[in-house]
Amino acid sequence: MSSGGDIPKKARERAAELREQIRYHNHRYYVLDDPVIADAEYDRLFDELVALEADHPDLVTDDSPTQRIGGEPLTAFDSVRHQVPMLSLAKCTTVEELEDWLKRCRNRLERDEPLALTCEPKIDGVAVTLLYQDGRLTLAATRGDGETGEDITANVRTLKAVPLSLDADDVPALLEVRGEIYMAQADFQAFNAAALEAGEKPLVNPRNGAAGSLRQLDPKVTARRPLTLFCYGVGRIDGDWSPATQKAVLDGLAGWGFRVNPEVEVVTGAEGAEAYIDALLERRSRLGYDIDGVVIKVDDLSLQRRLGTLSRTPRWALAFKYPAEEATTRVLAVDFQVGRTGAVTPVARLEPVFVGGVTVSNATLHNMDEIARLDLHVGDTVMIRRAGDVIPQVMAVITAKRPKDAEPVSLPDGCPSCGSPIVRPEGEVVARCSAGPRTCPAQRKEGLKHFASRLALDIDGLGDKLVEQLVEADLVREPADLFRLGADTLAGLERMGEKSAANLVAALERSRETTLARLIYALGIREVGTATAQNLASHFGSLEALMAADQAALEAVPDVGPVVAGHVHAYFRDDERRAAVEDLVEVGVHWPAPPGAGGPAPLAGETWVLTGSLESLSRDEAKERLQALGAKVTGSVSGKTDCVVAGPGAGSKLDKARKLDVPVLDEAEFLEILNRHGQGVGGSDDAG
Ligand code: I6G
Repeated sequence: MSSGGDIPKKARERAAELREQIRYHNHRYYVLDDPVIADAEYDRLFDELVALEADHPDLVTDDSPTQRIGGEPLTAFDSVRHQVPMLSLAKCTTVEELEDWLKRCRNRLERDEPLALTCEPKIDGVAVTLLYQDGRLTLAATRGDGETGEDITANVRTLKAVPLSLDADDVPALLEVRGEIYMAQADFQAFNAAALEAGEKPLVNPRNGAAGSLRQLDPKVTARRPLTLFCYGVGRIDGDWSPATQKAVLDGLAGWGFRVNPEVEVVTGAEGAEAYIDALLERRSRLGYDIDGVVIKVDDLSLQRRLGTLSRTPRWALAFKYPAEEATTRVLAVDFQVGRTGAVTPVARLEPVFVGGVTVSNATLHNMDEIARLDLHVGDTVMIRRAGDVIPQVMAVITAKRPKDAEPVSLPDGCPSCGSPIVRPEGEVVARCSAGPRTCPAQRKEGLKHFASRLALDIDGLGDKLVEQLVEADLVREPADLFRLGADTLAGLERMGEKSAANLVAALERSRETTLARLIYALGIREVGTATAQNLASHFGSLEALMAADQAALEAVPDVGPVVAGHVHAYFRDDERRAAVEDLVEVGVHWPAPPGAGGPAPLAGETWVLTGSLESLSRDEAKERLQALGAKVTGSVSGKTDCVVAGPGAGSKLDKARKLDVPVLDEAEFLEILNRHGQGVGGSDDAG
């Protein structure tokens, strides 16, 4: 583009230097997920290059990082014929089908021994091909029908994870890279939150978001969408590069600056692939992006060539599909549920549908604003999503399928449990029953369920149905009443034998001994979760001090702001609630002084990360013990992490800890630290 004849040498050199630095930092940030400079510093470099190019337009090159912003809008996308067809993958959903496929591969290859296989997450995104000629990105296209796709070069150039040029010496003269463009879940949520704030239509899901963003005729729109990609293979190659395995292909691509999924593993045979499939499914909801399965490939490229392809699918690859996390179904009714704090939440009753591996017949609708946003009517067909253990959500209404008699939804005037008026305080999205738990049985029931739950007093055998019976029979009004229940009374309840009654009395006896943090959490104060309860317990050291604290004292607790402090303060200013808490002490609920009360907690100020699985205790238990010792437990490894506990199945967090030189403990070393500080597993009496 530039002849550059009359541009000062200094400006040219500085522009080249800036481009190289910006490319390096883009790669650190967008490809390796490991930035080494602050955003503001990056912005300064970028702004300097923009200014330099504005002063000397001849300096602009088409691979300059400034050229990602998005060019002129197109009127249509051109068609592109793929030089090597973009195949699709054969699919399976059972291990039997996977084993049959491997048997067929081995038979064709006349091999008895298990095959080396690469396994990687199957990203739920949009497949693309990227063509590099002499190291420059010259074309990006969609898959289309596999033979012909659409030219989306202008849009793809705006993705910072896509290198515009490759400057290594060993890049083939023509390199076609295949990948999947997607939107990470957190980026999707942030994008939607901003869209809602601006009164714009949110995206339905990350996949639709990615596809819609790439279909924009104006690349400036695409540039504002948080898209990234993982590269998974190659198409046509002209040049000197002959990797022997699929893994070597991926390593080569990563070496040239492409983003390759860190979850890729080489495994052996059906057993290895099945273990990978199980382990990835377990971590599916923590990956941070949507996947719909695992892609399994014969690793050896010479074996791939011998296996060949069928008309549209390679024989050497297979997609193992996980249960879909989204499905469409019909809304039969909208009911209103009352929670422990009186919040009235609309719930969609659905025609049962299999999604995320279970049959779903209810989905939360959060609040009336959400119903308005979705424009949901009873009778509508909706898209629902159930990911991991998260409560099913209604993502969108398919308005084209709305029947004529569909009914709009409105908030009832009275609480469905006690009939008291429903109020919606100014500025709040949540509607509430205006009565308290003493009047409203639903709040009483939900409060008791919360009190008995696993992270609260963990009362074994006190399930939801039993709580409902106890409240309906007016045997329990306050949590302390639970501890006054005798085996005889319990044995008289429906579906309760003498043995279950005796077991429950024993469980209640055990749960009398707890921790201060658990007790605070169990009270069910608005917006006080386990972490806040832990902070309150560590900070005040005793129930009396917490109950006496004023607003300012509460706001001095780490991570407690004015709103949460206000809820805690209001809770303990209510005489009846104070009496109910004091009653718990009266019936023998007790706890040891928290470690750190009377001296600094041993891990105070430290940030720990747990990854992989532990044998002797669950992650929740490990987290609770670390918090009891004063540590903050976070979900991601950074330069601020003091220690990582890694069990089997630890993945990218462990890699990152090693890269950053963060100390890593195995389970035995971790248990030793817990033991040393009186938080050991089995035997410690203050463990929760
Ligand atoms: O659509 C795909 C996603 C991921 C693929 C694929 C892949 O590998 C991880 N691999 C091939 C060979 C094909 N489609 C055709």
